Amino acid sequence: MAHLDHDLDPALLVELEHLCTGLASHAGRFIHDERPRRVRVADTKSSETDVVTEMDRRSEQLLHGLVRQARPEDGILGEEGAHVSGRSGLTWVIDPIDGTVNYLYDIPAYAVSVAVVVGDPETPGSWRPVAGAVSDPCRGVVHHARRGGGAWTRSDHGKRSVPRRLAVSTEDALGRALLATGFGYEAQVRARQAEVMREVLPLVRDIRRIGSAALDLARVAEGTVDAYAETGLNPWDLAAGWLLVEEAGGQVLGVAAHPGPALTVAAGPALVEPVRALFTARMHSEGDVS
Ligand code: LIP
Repeated sequence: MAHLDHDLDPALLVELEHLCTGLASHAGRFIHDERPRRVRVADTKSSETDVVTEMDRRSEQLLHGLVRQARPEDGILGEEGAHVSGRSGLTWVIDPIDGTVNYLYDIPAYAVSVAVVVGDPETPGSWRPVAGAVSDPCRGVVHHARRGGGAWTRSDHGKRSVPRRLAVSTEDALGRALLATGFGYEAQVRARQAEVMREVLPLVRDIRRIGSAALDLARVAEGTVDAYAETGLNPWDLAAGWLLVEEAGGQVLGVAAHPGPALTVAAGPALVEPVRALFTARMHSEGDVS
């Protein structure tokens, strides 16, 4: 029986947030400190530029083993193939390296995203996160949250770091909004996304293309970008960042109420609808992954 998050024991949520934070930090330090001088591309997925490195696989194997050890009854869904059906109604949704192309080029903007969700993360609109963490090993921080517990940032070194509370930007004018966004890996999808960006760019302060959805969402939560919008996201890209933004006082929407592959928009309350309208007005159809 899938848990609805309102009937989860508060003590369990504390435990899950603690686990997500520790696992994301551990894997983040691993991919950063053990990064080979020459990162090897092990495979490609949706296109020849959608790469998987050996370290993506090693990070997911590390996280998979630690989750199975700590929470053997839970399900697991990982970007690189981890797929375990659980019996608890909870599923761990893992991105072992978000920002893989940045990792490949040694550009310091990649993350590990670990979240626990209720519902089915493979069915858009039917799931939501209850605990999560995004580690940013290049900045030496980990962002974490649990449903109802606020969103926090702390150093990913040592247990004594003092957490700092996160809050979304209060910007309310589209023309002054710094908008983070990203693009898919398939040429025809990128062409459509570029068309949308051509129309959106003059309407906002500027855009930032960081190259990691998890870091984009973490920046919305910490107020270092005003909004984020992207189409084509997978559950592992957005699961933890979604919770960070909501627990930092923001909203995360899709074409309808829930974010998903058709559209993900994240911002403070004043901006989220104007930014959503910018993108939905330019989509060819509701299910369009433009
Ligand atoms: C990335 C996303 C990013 C998107 C990239 C890519 P990956 O995930 O986090 O937002 O714009 O195209 O999908 O592939 O690095 O795990």
